[in-house]
Amino acid sequence: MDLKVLRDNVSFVKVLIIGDMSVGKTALHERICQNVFHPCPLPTHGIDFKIKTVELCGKKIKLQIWDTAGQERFHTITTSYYRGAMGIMLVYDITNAKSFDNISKWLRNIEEHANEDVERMILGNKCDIEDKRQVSRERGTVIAREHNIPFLETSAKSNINVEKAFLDLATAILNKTPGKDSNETQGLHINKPESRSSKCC
Ligand SMILES: Nc1nc2c(ncn2[C@@H]2O[C@H](COP(=O)(O)OP(=O)(O)OP(=O)(O)O)[C@@H](O)[C@H]2O)c(=O)[nH]1
Ligand SMILES: [Mg+2]
Repeated sequence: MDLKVLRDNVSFVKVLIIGDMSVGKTALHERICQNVFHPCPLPTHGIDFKIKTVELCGKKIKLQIWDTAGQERFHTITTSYYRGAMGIMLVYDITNAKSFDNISKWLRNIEEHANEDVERMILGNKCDIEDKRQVSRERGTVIAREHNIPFLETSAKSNINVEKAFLDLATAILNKTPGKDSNETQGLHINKPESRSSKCC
């Protein structure tokens, strides 16, 4: 997928957050975009986006981050947004084993509806609630390794690994995205897929 470069050589990256209901997608969205945490957010209806501008290797990147509803009844509308995504955050809740079991279902959805070259990342959210943990970190690591997907445990509440997760995903997207020509990628070090690495500089 081609990286879109906006005015002033600002790159534009579209990222989707998906996963079961109540795993903390909106909380992660609000943490990364506004650095806030609301203990009692309303369940998301449909889909919503916010922009987060980050700097990677001295280069401005606009992340357009889409928060999706986890409820089944919004499935048709949310999956219709997969196609344009360059990156997908797949979230489960470490205190909810069912949300972890559903990871395979979400991965199948991605396969079915997203671009073939979409970058993925798995997040085990709510790692601040250790005493209610139902899914070990090891199980998260294993499923991620099986599918060759990066994995992090996060807490939107305690702000653990949230920025790292989005920056890592953005870096992976940028590193794999060759520009259409050298003008399009001025100043941005983008590796071709065959020389891909986890760092962009
Ligand atoms: N302790 C803790 N609670 C969290 C965390 N993230 C979210 N929550 C809580 O979990 C509940 C659900 O969070 P949401 O962000 O609304 O979950 P969601 O995945 O967006 O849910 P849907 O919109 O229904 O799909 C809320 O009460 C949040 O406050 C976290 O990292 N730690
Ligand atoms: Mg939500």
